[in-house]
Amino acid sequence: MVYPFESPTRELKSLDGVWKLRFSPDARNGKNTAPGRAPRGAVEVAVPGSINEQVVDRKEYLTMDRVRYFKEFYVPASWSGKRLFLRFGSVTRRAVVYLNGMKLGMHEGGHLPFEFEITKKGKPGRANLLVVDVDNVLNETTVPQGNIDPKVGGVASWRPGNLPNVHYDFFPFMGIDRPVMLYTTGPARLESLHLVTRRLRRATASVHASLRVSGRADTVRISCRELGLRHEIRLSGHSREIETRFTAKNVRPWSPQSPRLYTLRFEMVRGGEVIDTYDLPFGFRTIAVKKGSVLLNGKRIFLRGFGRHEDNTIHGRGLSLPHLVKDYRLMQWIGANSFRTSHYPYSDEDMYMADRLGFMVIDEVAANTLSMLAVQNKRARAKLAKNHMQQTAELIARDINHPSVIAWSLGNECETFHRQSVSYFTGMVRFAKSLDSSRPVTFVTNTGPANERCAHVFDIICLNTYPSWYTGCGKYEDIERMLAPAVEGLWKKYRKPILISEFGADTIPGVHSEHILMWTEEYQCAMIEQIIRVAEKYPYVFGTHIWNLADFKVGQHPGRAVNNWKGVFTRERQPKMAAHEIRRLWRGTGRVVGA
Ligand code: GCB
Repeated sequence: MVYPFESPTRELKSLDGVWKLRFSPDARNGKNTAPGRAPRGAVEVAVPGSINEQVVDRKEYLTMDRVRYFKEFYVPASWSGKRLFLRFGSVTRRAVVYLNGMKLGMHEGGHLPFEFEITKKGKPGRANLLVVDVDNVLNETTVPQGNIDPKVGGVASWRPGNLPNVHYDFFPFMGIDRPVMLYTTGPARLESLHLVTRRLRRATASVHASLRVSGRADTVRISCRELGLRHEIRLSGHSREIETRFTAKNVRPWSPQSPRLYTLRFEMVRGGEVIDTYDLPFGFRTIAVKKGSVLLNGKRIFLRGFGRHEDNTIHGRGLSLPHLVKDYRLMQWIGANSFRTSHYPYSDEDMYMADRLGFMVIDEVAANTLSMLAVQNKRARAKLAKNHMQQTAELIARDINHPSVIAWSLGNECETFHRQSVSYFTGMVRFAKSLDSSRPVTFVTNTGPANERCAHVFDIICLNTYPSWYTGCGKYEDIERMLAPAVEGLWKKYRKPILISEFGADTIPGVHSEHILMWTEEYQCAMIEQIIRVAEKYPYVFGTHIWNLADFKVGQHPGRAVNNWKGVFTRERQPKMAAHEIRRLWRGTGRVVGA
C-alpha cells in the first residue's frame, strides 16, 4: 500500500468530519450484521479523533469495548468507471468495515493504515453508508497486550489495578484516529513500492526498487525531472512483482542539515498512454552501523531529541495537524534532530514531516512492554509472535521509503531478561531483516547488562534509564555513578552503539524549590542536564532522547496524577523551565530566555 497522494490521474475525497457513533450493545449480543442506516440515538463524534476525551460520561471515557461508527457520504458521479479505494490512516485497535450493508473486511492492530478496493461496492452519484465496528479489547496475545493478570509477575505487575487495565504508562485511547480517505486510481496502479539506496558515492546513488502493480499495463516508467532520470520496465506476461535497479546522478543526499527530497514519478503505461501516475517525495541516503557508531551517508551521527506520544487534549491520539506542526516547531526551537515513535507507529503525516524537516526517526512497532511471562504456553506465544510480525511487516511496508527512518525498533521494555525471549527476538529480528536489510534493527531495554539476554541479536541498543528518579530517588548529584555501570556494562558485553532512549523526571509546572527537589522544575533541569553531560562523554553513545517531549495522559494509578508529567512541555505545549535550559544546551544559545 502506498500513501494516497493526489496526482494528475488520482482524485481524493476526505471523509473526515463529524460521524455518528453508537456505544453498541447489539454488536456485543452477537447480532453483528451492519444495519442499513445510522440508528436513532447515535451520538456525534469527530473523525479523526479518539473517542475517550470527546465524551463526558465516565464509563465512555474509560471504554475499550466495541463501538459502532456510521458515516453517509457520496461517491462523486464523475468517478463512475474509475477504480475506487477506501483508506483508513488507522483505527485503534480492531476494525470491521461494512459498506452499504456488505462486509469489506477487517483489520487488526492500531496505528497503521489499511484500505479496501470498493470499485464494485461504492455507488457513484448516490448516498453510501459506511459502518465501522471498532474495539480495543486487549489480551495476552494482542499487540500491545492488556488485561494481563498482575500475578504473572514481570512487567504485568507494574501497575496492578490500573484503570483502564493496561500495565503500561499511557492511556489506551480508541477510535478512528487518523484520516479516512476515498480515492481513485487509473485502471492499473502501483500497489506497493520499496526503494533502498544501496550505494551513494560522489553524488551518484544506486537504488534498488521492488514494486508490485495491479491491472493491465505494458510498461512501468520511473522518472525524476530534477535529476533527468528516466527508467523503464517492460511488463511481461502476468508478472506483477518487479525487482529493478536504477542510478541517479548529481544527487544531493538527504541529511538533517539538508533534508533534500526529490519527486520520483511512477507511471503505468498502456499502449503509449499513461493510465496512472504516482509521485513520491524521496531522499537518497545510506545508513550503517560501524563499531560503536551509527553512520548516515558515511558520517557519524549524534541524536538529540525525545520520546514522544501522539497525545493531545480532546483529540486523544487522533491526528491534529496544528498540534503536529507545533510539535515540530518546538523540536526545532529546542535544537532536537530526532525522535522515537514511542510506543507505536505515528501517522503518515508525521513521517512525511520528519522527511521534509530533516528529523531522524527510530520507528517503533506497538510492542510495548510485552509480557513474555503471560504467554508461557506455546500456542499463546506463537499467536503473540504472529501479531507482532504482522504489525512489523505493515510498519516496514508503510515506512520503508522514508529517508528519516534510520532504524526499526521491535519493541519497548519487553522482558528481554528471560531465557525464552532469546528465540522469540532472534526470530523477530530475522523477520524484520528479511523485509528490510538496509536499516539497523533495535529494541529498547531497561535491563542492566547483568540480566539482559537479547541485546546480541540487535544492531544497536536503546537504553531506558531513570537514575535519580526511579532509582536513587532525589540524588541527581549521583547520576554519573548510577549511569556508568549500565552504559559501560552494556558496551563491554555487546560492543554495540547505545542510545540513551529515555530518562526524565515528573515535573509539575509551577512547582519550585530552592533545594532542587523531585517534582519541581529545578529538579527536571538539573537531572536532564547531568544525564546529557555524562552520556555525551561516551564515544559509543550515539544520542540522548529525553522522556518526554510533552506531558501525556495515562490510566488511573497511584503513581500518577492524571498525566505523566515528564514532558519538557506541558500537554498544552507550554515550555517548562527545562525547555529553555535544554535549548541553551543543544543550541548553544548561551541564554535561558529570548531569541
Ligand atoms: C518507561 C516507559 C515509558 C514510561 C516511562 C515513565 O520506561 O518506556 O512508557 O512512560 O518509563 O515515565 O515511567
